[in-house]
Amino acid sequence: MKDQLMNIETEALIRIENAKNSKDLEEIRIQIFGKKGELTLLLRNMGNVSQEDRPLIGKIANEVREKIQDSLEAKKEIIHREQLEQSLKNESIDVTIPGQFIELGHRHPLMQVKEELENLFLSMGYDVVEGPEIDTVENNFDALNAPEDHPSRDMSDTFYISENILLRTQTSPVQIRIMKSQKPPIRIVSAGRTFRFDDVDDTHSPMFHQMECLVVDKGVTLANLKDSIDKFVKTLFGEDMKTRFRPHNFPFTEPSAEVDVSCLKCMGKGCSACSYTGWSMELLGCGMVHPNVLRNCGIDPEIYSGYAFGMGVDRVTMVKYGISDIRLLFDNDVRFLKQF
Ligand code: 2NM
Repeated sequence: MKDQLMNIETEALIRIENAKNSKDLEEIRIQIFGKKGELTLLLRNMGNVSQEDRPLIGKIANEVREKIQDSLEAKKEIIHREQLEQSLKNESIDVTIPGQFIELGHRHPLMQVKEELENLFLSMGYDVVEGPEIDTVENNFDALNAPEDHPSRDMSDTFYISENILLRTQTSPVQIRIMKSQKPPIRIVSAGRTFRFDDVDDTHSPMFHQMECLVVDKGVTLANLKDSIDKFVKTLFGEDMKTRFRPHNFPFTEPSAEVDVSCLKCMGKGCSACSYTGWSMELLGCGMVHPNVLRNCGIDPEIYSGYAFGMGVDRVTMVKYGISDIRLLFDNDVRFLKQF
């Protein structure tokens, strides 16, 4: 019995010494102290030991158990420390390695132009307002005096979410919201994303940007509209810029006009960029707000009148920077964007 105990002790101590990790240690512990462990089974036979030997064998058994347990504990401590050192070594951070260079971007040219325009209008006394990109057919078409059979209302021209909800085709529904909720005088400008069911080419994109201006007050006339647009264009592009108004038709304004500005390349002299006309075409649309639109918003057209004008922010950006393909503005190729 004594020899068996000593054997268990010697073997256990060697196995513990050779253990590589805490899983090995746990296996050894179970092999010795578990329900069917070597020591457990051996001590179950204590009954066979003679009365006189029993105290001595019991004492040895206790010593063996303590030694093995102490050894297990000590080895556990060593393995734990080794693992800690190993992970400290593996996960250490070399603070002297140069950091990774993170290239800082800047505002997209479209947003630069949008903000420039907004600031310009702010300085002219307009409020900058925003509205949802998803709006009602009522705000986008009905209130804007668009007849039931107007082609822009067609499923093939507009993104409908449901029968009554759509992606706004212009920023005018924002003006409608303001006119419905505020009393004149109103002087606002709204800019943002707009959506039309267009195929992509160098001048068309199904998502583009508009900026629209609206003034409603007593005694607002076409002269005010022409003067405002003239001042706006001169501030944006320079004092030498001229404007030209051509009659047009919009359902929400009467009369309506399209505005051309001097060709930026030749400043009106005539060049290949403007087909020798001296004019850069269709930069703005404008008109006097239709009495029906005012009425639809609860404003009495007998007392108030208003003008409105709108432009494509994408188009202004292209004219301003001489960009010939609208797709460049949406491809987000850093080599292109870097230039602005
Ligand atoms: C344009 C051209 C002409 C316009 C009209 C209105 C409203 F809400 F007052 F009726 N907002 N914007 C308007 C008029 C927009 O964009 C080319």
